[in-house]
Amino acid sequence: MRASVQYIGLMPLVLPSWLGQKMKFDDFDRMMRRHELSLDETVPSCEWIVLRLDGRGFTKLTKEALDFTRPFDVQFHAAMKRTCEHLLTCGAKISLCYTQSDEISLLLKTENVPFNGKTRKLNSVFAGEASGVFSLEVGCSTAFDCRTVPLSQTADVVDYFRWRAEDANRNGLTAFCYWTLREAGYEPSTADAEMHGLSKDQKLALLSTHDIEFATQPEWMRLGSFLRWKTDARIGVDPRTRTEVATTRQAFEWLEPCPVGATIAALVMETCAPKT
Ligand SMILES: Nc1nc2c(ncn2[C@@H]2O[C@H](COP(=O)(O)OP(=O)(O)O)[C@@H](O)[C@H]2O)c(=O)[nH]1
Ligand SMILES: [Mg+2]
Repeated sequence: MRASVQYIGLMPLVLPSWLGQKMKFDDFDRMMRRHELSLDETVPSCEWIVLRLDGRGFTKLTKEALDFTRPFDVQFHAAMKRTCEHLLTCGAKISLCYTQSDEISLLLKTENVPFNGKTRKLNSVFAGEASGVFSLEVGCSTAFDCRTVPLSQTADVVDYFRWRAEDANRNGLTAFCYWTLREAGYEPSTADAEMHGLSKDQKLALLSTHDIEFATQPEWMRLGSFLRWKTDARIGVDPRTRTEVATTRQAFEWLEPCPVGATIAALVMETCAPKT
């Protein structure tokens, strides 16, 4: 490999082979990798991290490319749930998973974070895995983004999941109001105007006037859904002795009823407690 080196300020600039002197490939490789590594970050020293994935442009997607029922669609949520289950089998030890609307949160203990904690790998691999599976589920090309959220301690993890659940509840109520008005004949702008500045109670009252009780809508629409691994006891057969043996199997567990408020706190405390 031929390369010449020039200096701009203190930064050595490697010019490619066609501009002059010889350079060993290993040196050239090391030099080029510095550009890549300049944006490399690893997760900071904290107890927990959350990977939050979010569908890209799903407002348009669910309206145009895929004609899903609004505001909530059973098939859409089923595809999100199968995407969550896939993410739990991607090689990282996920302690807890939560999904609402087009987003997924994955909780990991920092010591279980794969890829030596490199955030670019975490964000890109998990976004890629989710995009691939969800696309197959719905039958068209879709994309998710992913961000890494460091959380110092268990109390932050409690706050995190309560925050996402509150977001689900608020957005769910607003979406129900908006689409109820649209179905009643309101144009988009007048539906928005009608809801502008309404409190939670006023939105609930608006729905009641259209004979809709928000509290009786399916939990996943109002609260989202939590997923975790559970260990099932089962009886297996030892192939060497052909005798029955007690064994265990890991299985998915969608939590029903869905934890809310204080039960989210209890769930997180149990999840985050040191295992003996
Ligand atoms: N029709 C339908 N749309 C949904 C459902 N769940 C989520 N969405 C859509 O997904 C969007 C998620 O919001 P957000 O991430 O802020 O929008 P984005 O930036 O366009 O992906 C919502 O605005 C809905 O339009 C569903 O069950 N049915
Ligand atoms: Mg989105």
